[in-house]
Amino acid sequence: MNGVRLRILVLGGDGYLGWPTALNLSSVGHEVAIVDNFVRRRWDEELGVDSLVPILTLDERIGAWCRASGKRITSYVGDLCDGEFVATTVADFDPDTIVHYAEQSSAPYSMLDRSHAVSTQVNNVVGTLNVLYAIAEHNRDIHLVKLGTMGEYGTPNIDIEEGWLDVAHRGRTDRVLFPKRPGSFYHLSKVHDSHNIEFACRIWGLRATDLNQGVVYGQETPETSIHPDLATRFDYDGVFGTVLNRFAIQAVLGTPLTVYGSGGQTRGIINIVDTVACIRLAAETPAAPGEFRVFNQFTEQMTVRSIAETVAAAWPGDSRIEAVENPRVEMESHHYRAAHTGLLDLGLVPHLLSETLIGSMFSLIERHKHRILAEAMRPTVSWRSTSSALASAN
Ligand code: NAD
Ligand code: USQ
Repeated sequence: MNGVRLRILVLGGDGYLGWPTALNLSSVGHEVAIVDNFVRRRWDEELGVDSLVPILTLDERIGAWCRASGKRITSYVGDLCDGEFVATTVADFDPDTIVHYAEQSSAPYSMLDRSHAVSTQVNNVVGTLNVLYAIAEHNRDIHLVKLGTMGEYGTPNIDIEEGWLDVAHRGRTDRVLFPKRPGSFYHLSKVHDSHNIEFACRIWGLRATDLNQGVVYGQETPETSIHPDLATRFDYDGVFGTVLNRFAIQAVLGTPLTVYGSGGQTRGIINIVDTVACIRLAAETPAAPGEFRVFNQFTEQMTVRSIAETVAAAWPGDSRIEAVENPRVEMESHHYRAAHTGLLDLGLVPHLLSETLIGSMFSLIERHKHRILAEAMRPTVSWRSTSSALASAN
């Protein structure tokens, strides 16, 4: 901490990333409150799946944190799509910083069918709009730290910059938002958010940091490891599970690592410990009034096939990589070079993918593997279909 004690409202603080972020911010002395409506837990019920690692209720986790650290976290239960709730919460807690994680976070979920595409975009875009209005009406000095995604850019045939692009066109120059070509209705919702946030910075003078994060892996942070009651969720299913976490689980189960298509897709990846560190760095070094600041939040880029090979090599037993038909519509061979110096300049010291990091994931998975529903690992959502895969998944 730079010596400044901030009041930080963590939206989505019951989620995979929001919970460890809240703990980390609290551990260094910031005053933290969490907002969540537990919709993520209801999506588990809808899909018939559960986190690999058992998680307690938010109240129980907050109690466990208080006992472990002597620190207090406040909670507000409600839906960001309820504008009155958002306005009242922001006025009541009166934050210096709002960290916004509270969105539907899965690309496959958004591609299930019309109703899931619509609910994803309504949830994400309306929720963020309500947050922007609450800030503009309560205190325009509040710094919004918003989770975007590297998938907003897609895979263009030019180098990816951090949010903005200097363009020379017919003898004139300008600085424009980097062109976006996202790969799902979920990723599109993040593009719409980015445009709305940039507009709010421009017209109301708000200050915002949009963090275009890559795929996160890992489950433990120094704070969540203090006690099992502080664990965060760990998803492995074909809808909410992300690629490296899934590959690690498949290695432990002895089932093939499911590389979609040829596996030449390149993605930015980041360890959960670094995610938490990035949020703290961004919060403690706010954007200027009126600034729409964008950082690309990942620490290394790899093809999906090389992620699978790295996990398979780290697993001491037998493991097999299988190319399965790609359920998504995405480029499997493409140029990819994305800038990511902003957070390093702020002081991020990355934890790169290593046998040690993967090894600690393996032991965690071994402890909980009896909870895995093998059937839920299957990729069931096709980008090419407009009708729901839910009926056949359940
Ligand atoms: P998550 O689903 O585990 O957490 C999101 C939390 O927000 C959940 O607890 C959910 O209940 C809550 N939420 C959702 N909509 C809400 C609403 N309308 N009102 C109140 N609460 C609501 O997801 P995550 O993996 O922790 O991701 C957090 C954020 O980071 C998301 O915005 C996601 O898009 C982004 N992100 C995640 C990754 C990743 O690999 N996990 C990578 C890049 C970006
Ligand atoms: N993939 C496989 N096999 C699998 C699962 C995924 O090959 O078993 C491939 C996918 O086809 C894709 C890549 O791995 O090319 C990444 O897939 P993913 O499910 O790990 O990630 P994605 O759908 O992009 O979404 C996740 C998070 C989302 C976040 C995004 C960051 O769920 O919240 O925004 O990562 S990024 O990918 O940079 O946009």
